[in-house]
Formats: sequence, structure tokens, C-alpha cells
Amino acid sequence: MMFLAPILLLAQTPVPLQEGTATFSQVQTATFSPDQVYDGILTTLNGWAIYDTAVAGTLEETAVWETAANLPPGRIDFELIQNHGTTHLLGRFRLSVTTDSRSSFADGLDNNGDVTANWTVLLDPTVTLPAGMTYSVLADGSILIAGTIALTGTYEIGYSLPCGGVTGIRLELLEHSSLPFNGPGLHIANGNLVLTELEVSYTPHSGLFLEALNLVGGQQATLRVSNATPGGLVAIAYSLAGNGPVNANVPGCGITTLLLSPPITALPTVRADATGCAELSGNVPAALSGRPLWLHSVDLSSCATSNGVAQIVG
Ligand SMILES: [Ca+2]
Ligand SMILES: [Ca+2]
Ligand SMILES: [Ca+2]
Repeated sequence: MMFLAPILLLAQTPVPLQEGTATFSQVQTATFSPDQVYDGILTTLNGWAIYDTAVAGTLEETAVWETAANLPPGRIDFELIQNHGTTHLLGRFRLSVTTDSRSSFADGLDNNGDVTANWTVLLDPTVTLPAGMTYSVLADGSILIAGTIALTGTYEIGYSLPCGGVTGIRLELLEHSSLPFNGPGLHIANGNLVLTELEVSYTPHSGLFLEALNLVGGQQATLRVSNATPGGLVAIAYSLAGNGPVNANVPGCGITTLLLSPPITALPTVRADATGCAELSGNVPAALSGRPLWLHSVDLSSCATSNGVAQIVG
């Protein structure tokens, strides 16, 4: 007899944005606004841009938006669309999220707006860029673009969301000496950019979901388990030897098949929050750089086991 795993169709759903708020918005040539990145309008003089006539140039600016609904842990995908032309693409930028109350940030102003909240920088992106363009992720989590710059185009940037229900998104536009006029954009004449649309979508994780973020020797990594029993304890263990499987006695759950090869090291148990999400952060020994590491987790309330994670320590 054969058992087939159920096929889960995990739909990607659009995330409506609201209350576009910015530190500065361009009014030269046209009136640009962070609200124009979710109006569905793709014409050339529409979107958010930052050329500042007061300084005859471009400075670092920030825009934030509320998500219309709370986003639990899952995958978030951003499409940053530039349809203005003449290489008005983003040069260096950083994406963050918050779980703060919507009343505490994003007041809807296009200039000197309230962009202050408890922001969590999103880490470990998946990145797809127009042909010929390249990127690097800097130590602060920002993405720096290089290569042959397209006239128009779309960046597709994906991340896994942190614990809690996300209420808002922050886009920081940052300068860098490699960019025209230090950026933050790639327009050759002044470092400007136009963000015509910011399309955001969300995909939930399937089952008890384990992931490792910033698994780099000498740095702080975060292990995250989502879809656990709210308020329950979660066990996470690792192996440097392989992905098993091995039958092990897990306290409270009995014999459990772990996707780990002995010797297995259990990390401190961690309690899931009200959304069933648990995070464990700790420093990765520098000596582990370059070595493969396997991780597995067990929900100690339901005894469900997660996906296995296999990564080379960076
Ligand atoms: Ca638009
Ligand atoms: Ca500049
Ligand atoms: Ca608000």
C-alpha cells in the first residue's frame, strides 16, 4: 500500500496597501506620492519619486504603508515596478516590516510623514532582476544593484515574514558611493528613481514550518518555527552529520522520526506566540562556516514534526 502526501495548493494572495506615507515626495514635473504605488496606474508620471529641488538632487528617503489585513508568518513577495523609463530604477534599498498598531505609524503624509515604528529588517531575500542586472546584500540587509541597468523593469524580491501579524511595510531608499550621484536611484543624471507600483503578495507556509535565517558563522542566526500550537513549546535540534532519518525518544511525544543523523544536539525549547510562531536567536560559531548543518523541529503539544532544513553555514 502506498501513501501519497496530500497536495497542498498554497495560493498566493494580493496584499492591499493603504496610507502611503513618506519622508519626502517629488513635486517637480508631476506630483508623485507613495499612494500612487498601489493605484494600479502604470503611466510614466505616476508613482513615488524623490528628486528634491531644494537640494537640486536626491537624498535618502523612506516610505511606509499599512497592510490592509494582518499577515501571519508566511512568504511575502514584492514586485517593484518601474515604468517611467531612462533607468529610474532603485539602486540601494531595504525592506522591513512591523507588527505595531496601525494607529502608531503611517499618517498618510507625502512629506515629513510618520515612518517611525518598531521595524524588523527582512533577511535572506530571493531576488529576480531585469536581464543584465546584478545585486549584492549588504551587512545591514539592504540590497545594492549593479550590472547593466535596464531602462524600465521589475524587481521581484521575496522574504519569509517574522512572527506576529504584520501591519506595515517600510521601504528605505539608501545612498551608496557606487551609484550615480550616490543614488538612491539609478538615473544617470541625478540618482532619482520612480517606483511606479509596489505589488505585494502573501503565501502561507504549509504545516509545521522550520526555517533558518542568516545562518552565518560569527553572526546571529534566527531559527523560526511557524504553524505551531499557539502558546505551546517547540523543540529544535540540529546535526552536523546528516539528515537521518532516526527514531528518537522526544519527551512527551515518544518515539519520533527525526530528519537528523546522530549525534543530535537539542537547542533550548522555545514557546510559540499567539499566532503559533516561535523564534530562537543565537550566535553561530565562526568555526562552522562552510560546514553543512541539518535542522529539524517538533511541536511538543501536537507532536507534529516540521520540514527538515539543510544549509551550508555561510
Ligand atoms: Ca502607480
Ligand atoms: Ca543622491
Ligand atoms: Ca496609520
